[in-house]
Amino acid sequence: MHISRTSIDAHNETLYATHKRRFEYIASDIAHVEDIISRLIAFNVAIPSWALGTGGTRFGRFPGPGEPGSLEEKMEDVGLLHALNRSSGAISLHIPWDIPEDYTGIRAKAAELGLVFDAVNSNTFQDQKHQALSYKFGSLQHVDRAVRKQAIEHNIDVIRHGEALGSKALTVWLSDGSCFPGQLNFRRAFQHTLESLEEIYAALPGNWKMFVEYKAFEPNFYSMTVGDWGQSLLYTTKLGPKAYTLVDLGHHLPNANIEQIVALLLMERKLAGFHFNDSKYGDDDLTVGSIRPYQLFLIFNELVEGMDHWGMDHASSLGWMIDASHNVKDPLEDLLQSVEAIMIAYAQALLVDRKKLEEAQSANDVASAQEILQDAFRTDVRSIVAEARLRIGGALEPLHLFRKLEVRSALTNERGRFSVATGL
Ligand code: PSV
Ligand code: MN
Repeated sequence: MHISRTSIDAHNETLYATHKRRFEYIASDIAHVEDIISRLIAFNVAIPSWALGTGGTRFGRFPGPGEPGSLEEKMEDVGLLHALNRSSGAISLHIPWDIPEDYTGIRAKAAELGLVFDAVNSNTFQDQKHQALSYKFGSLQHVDRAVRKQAIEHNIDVIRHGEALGSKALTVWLSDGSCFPGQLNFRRAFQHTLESLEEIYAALPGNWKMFVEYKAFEPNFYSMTVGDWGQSLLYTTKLGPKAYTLVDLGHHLPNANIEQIVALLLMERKLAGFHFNDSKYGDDDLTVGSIRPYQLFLIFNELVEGMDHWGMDHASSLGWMIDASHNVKDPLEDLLQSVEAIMIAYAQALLVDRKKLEEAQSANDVASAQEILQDAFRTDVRSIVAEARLRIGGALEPLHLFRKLEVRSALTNERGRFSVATGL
């Protein structure tokens, strides 16, 4: 399936008059609208290869038709998203779910689709077929040096795969931890994990980064060995300048102030970037912006403030990735919605009048400070995001066009009803 220029242009033409009216109305009020548009144009969000199929829960999985059955097909799916929104020009791979067989072919395909390879992810949270030793009691933390060694080698192997594809970062997420009090010696588990991470860190190519992702609970329910941002920061600080802490929005305890965490990690220059998703209860992996859009905006508000403070390039200094998958929506529709939500929150954060906010903060004018933020959040920036998309050849309404072109039926015809994507 390929989405042609002609069909995007035809779609844009039918919506253009309405779009123009909406855009001009909002743009007339925003002096720096052109700056916002060029920043939106530069901004891309990586799509995780594991979110292109229907996600499951431990109670079951309800696969949809036409899921991508190979890495090539997953890349084609991301290519479709990118053709529609022009903001999804990157894919993040999970090894061994997506081991490339023909690097030259995969690289050529990526170039053809306009995609680059974002961070590569290792997987020591599942045992693979024919794996010598089990990760049932952890991987990098394991009491047995042989298990730790196997997990270290896997991570180094993932780096090699990533290098061959042009990735520049390794994301390590560990399910290591314990389910019952007494199961683990916390200090020893930490030290084993640190030593293991040090060996992986030593294998990083010069221009690579290591992202250490934390998670409060699940699959372990009493302790997680990288359970929160403090623990991750401890590891990344001890590891060195190439190690950073990755924030997955779903990995906090209820009501955690994620925007404050983000601000402080940025202050320490230790923020790796994001796994975006949304949740109401825990690691729900729901569509970005579907539950707490204000929180997403507040996170972007801190990001813009912090990145500008350090003179960081918004588009390229941090890793911007989605990590969501669930049981009920078409994964491609879901990802289009997620990218849109991210672009909206970013655009709103770019609207915040930073000078006025600082004045209000310095004067302890709490009501004004709140007004300034809410004023930006309550601005309907959808036509600004659409204008950015339009200028680089995307669709004014990506989801609408996805449905109009019957993309899922075309993919089902190509791949069949029962092709199943690898992943959880
Ligand atoms: C774990 O919950 C996680 O967020 C990690 O990023 C994994 O790599 C990903 O989900 C897929 O299981
Ligand atoms: Mn994640």
